[in-house]
Amino acid sequence: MAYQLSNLGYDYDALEPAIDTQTMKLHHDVHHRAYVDQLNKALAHYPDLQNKTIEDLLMQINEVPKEIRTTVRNSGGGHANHELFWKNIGPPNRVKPTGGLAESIREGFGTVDTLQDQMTAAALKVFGSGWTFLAIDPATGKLEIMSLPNQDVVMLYGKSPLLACDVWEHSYYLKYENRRPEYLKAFWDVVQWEAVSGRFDSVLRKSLSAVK
Ligand code: MN3
Repeated sequence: MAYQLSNLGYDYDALEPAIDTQTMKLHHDVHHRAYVDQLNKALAHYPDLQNKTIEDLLMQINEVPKEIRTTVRNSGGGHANHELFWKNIGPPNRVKPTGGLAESIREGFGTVDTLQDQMTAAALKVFGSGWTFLAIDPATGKLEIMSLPNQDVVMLYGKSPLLACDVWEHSYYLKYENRRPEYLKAFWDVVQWEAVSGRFDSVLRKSLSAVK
């Protein structure tokens, strides 16, 4: 079973005006699809590797044959990062972080605004193409802001991703041109904290059951 491009779960224009329709179409249907296609092409002769979850495939990257390892890291990472990205943005709502996530944000950053400010500052510093993440260390439950180049995933560093912000130019250039700060400001309008809170809970649940 080859890897699949998921549907957005909302319309291309659902994030207007923060993220424009044309960018959503290109970004999902062309850019993300290309990662999925390249990944499946690389794995065509390795059926065993096609049955893993994308997270397991990336966490076990050193077991991937050398001749396709870089492609799997880049295309598989692109697939995993975008799957997360589409789920943690959506039509604007007023939902704030809840439950354990809200508590951890208080402990680690004080307020949600401070977290957003620090993540924005990190995203502004990304040089070239890359991502900024809110990640969690599953062992300690501690939150961390991480910027990574290209399509690297936080799993490569022993962390689990909670929220991903795409800082590749293709995610904002059509509407915002070189004005990355404006894109980042708009990004926060479409973040789905409900999804991020749910992801926080599920990471901790899994790490608890792994300890047992
Ligand atoms: Mn992208």
